[in-house]
Amino acid sequence: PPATVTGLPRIGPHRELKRALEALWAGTIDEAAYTDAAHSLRVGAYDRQRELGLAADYAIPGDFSAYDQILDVAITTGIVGEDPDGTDLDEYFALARGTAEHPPLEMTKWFDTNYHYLVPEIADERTFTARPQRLLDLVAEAREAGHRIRPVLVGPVTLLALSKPAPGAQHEPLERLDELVAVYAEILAALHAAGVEWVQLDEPILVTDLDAIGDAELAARAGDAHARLLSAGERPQVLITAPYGALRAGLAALLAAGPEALGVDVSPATRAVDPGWLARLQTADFGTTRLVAGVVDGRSIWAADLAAEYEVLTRLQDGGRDVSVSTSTSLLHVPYTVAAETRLPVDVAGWLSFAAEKLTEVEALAAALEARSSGAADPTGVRKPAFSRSARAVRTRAESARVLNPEVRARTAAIGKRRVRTGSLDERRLAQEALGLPVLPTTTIGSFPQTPEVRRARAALRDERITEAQYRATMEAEITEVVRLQEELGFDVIVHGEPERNDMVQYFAEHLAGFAVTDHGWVQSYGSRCTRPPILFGDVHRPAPITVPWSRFAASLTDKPVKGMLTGPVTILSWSFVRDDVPLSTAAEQIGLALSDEVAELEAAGIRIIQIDEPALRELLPLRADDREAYLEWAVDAFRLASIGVEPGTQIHTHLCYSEFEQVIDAIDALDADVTSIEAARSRMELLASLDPAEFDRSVGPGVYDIHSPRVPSVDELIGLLEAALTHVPRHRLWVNPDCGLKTRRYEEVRPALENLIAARDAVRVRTAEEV
Ligand code: THG
Ligand code: ZN
Repeated sequence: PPATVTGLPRIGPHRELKRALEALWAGTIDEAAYTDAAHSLRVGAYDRQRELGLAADYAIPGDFSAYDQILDVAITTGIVGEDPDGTDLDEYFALARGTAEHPPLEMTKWFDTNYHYLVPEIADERTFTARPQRLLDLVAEAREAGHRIRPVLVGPVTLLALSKPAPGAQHEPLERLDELVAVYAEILAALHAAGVEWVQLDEPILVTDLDAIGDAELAARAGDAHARLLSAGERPQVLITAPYGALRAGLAALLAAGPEALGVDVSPATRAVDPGWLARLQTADFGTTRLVAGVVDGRSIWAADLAAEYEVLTRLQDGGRDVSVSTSTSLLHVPYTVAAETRLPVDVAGWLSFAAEKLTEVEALAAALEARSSGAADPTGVRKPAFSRSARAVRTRAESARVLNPEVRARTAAIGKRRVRTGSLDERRLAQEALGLPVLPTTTIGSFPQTPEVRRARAALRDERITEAQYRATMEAEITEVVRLQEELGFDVIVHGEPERNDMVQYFAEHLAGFAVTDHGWVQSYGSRCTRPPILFGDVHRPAPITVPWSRFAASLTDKPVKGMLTGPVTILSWSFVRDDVPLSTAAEQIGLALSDEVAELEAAGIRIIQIDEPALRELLPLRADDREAYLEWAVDAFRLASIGVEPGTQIHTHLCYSEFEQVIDAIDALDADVTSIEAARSRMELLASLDPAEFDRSVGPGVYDIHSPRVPSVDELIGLLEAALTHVPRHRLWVNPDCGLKTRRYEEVRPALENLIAARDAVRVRTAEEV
């Protein structure tokens, strides 16, 4: 049977697209040079797929995007942008990145992945229009290089569901589905006229419980919309995909619409979350629709168990269904190839499949299934090397002493379920008076600007060009400066500035047993920005103190309290590739326990304020409402496990970066931290209104300085924000801080901003003292 993948990484094996984009924006290359780079990446990916025989039946996915696939299709359908062709790059990047006059489109998480998309804003008076030129250009470029591609578009239902009304607009985007479907029909007609045989429409929204509408209603509207689209005149064949989870009502609705092919996520992970999913597929009436079975997980990095997936495919095939083999999602979420990694432990490397390896898996499964259909005695024998590698990976991983650590298992088994701190909130407040903090205590969220010297020293240590001792001396010099600066400015709680860390999750992963880190495993986060997610492969423990020496050194420099800085278990998990052989809750518990060791040691070293960041708490929230309660329970438990051991006099802080707290506010309360800092500057403290004092009686540090912008806020502006905060949070519970770490800013901006922050705090202290 045929094989295809539903999308590929696009940033480039060596981040060529990132480099070209950033050079274009910086003006160091021109548009022609950028276009050349993007062209080579596209054609290279097409060549590779054709070599593997993945070009035959469905053509090759034409899924390139210069910045974001949602922005692309919003332009292609005329939802945003003025260029009638929809191909103007300056306008495109202006929408993505903003200009002096216009802010960029808002950015938010793409389903439960670590990719971020741009949110289109739809004005009532906007007329949608078909602008197929970008797609026609892609098709022509591919044809010239000898390839047939299948243009990939985010589907109309998902596009509207993820858009928001422009300021002042009366209409919810989904009300305009009919109008948008007519535009998609025009685009399909133009592609058909250009000789395109297949088009892919991605409709992941159908695997979610879109809270405003509900599963059944959304499915009905989607089925209706696609039925209309598919019956509207001449068009290519259509492959609709539903990645990131199992379909419920959406399955019957999409099948009733009758696309030529339906791509579903039947990865082992999705089958585990929804055990009835496979049976629903087996009993569904596919009619003439081909089932494109995404058995190879597009977002995990584990080598597939090919024998098991072959088995699943045969079950789907029995009953006469026309089954093709694919990935569960686009491979956008995994790095290019394991072959580039030379420093991974060899056994771990053998357990992994990145994009290149997954292409081979898809091909091997399709070849075996084909052999089965033609009556071969040993169908999997036709791809013996692939099936053998897979079997070896599955076996050695299951047996590995690196994966299962009996000591860790014994410890977690012994800790029990009670995760309650000693002392009520009030008792703790009293005990923490010993910290001697003034009213409106003032601190930063942890990191200070990363200077070139600091970056150079980290790189030099990595390449062994300097000794550990030289490295430590450079870091200690930096910490000394940062502590002096905070004392001079008038901060009450001092941080060490985190010069030893680049990415916080990468840093903790490097110091915890059970994680591996890659050299080239970059994955696009948004636009040109990437992260290198660590790989969690085994039971986690902390072989040695991680942050304690740095915090202890900082404490030796000042009489003020120093705040220890840790990243929480949910965030470490959320920004890593996770295991598929234990539940996330087990991994979270192990990380929580490892962090509790660090917390205990910080406390023993005299660090009486410890911040455990959980910016990603909201990020892992399941797409289906049914699954959310269980998630929040283990997420909160893991945080509490990390923080539970401290004495009442030790103050636990947490920090949450991204707004949208409403859905998780009870969970934030349940973390039982003494102080919570949150991002609030952009919303002018409005989100504090959701922190009802009857339900959230904790100290709060709403960020008053938006660190995402290079702008230095004035003293008056900061006073205004603090006064606004005081209308929601009583004076004795209010902390003063920037809204996030200062790592990405420069001292030229940070110093004056922090001076203004302190001046504003002093003014508000004086004003409110008169009031008392
Ligand atoms: N760390 C990790 N994951 C994350 C974030 C993080 N996921 C969510 C969110 N934050 C994503 N935001 C960003 C912001 C900036 C960058 C990446 C993701 C970034 N990356 C550098 C780049 O692409 O040039 C590379 C950074 C590096 O060298 O490690 O700037 O904070 N894990
Ligand atoms: Zn933050």
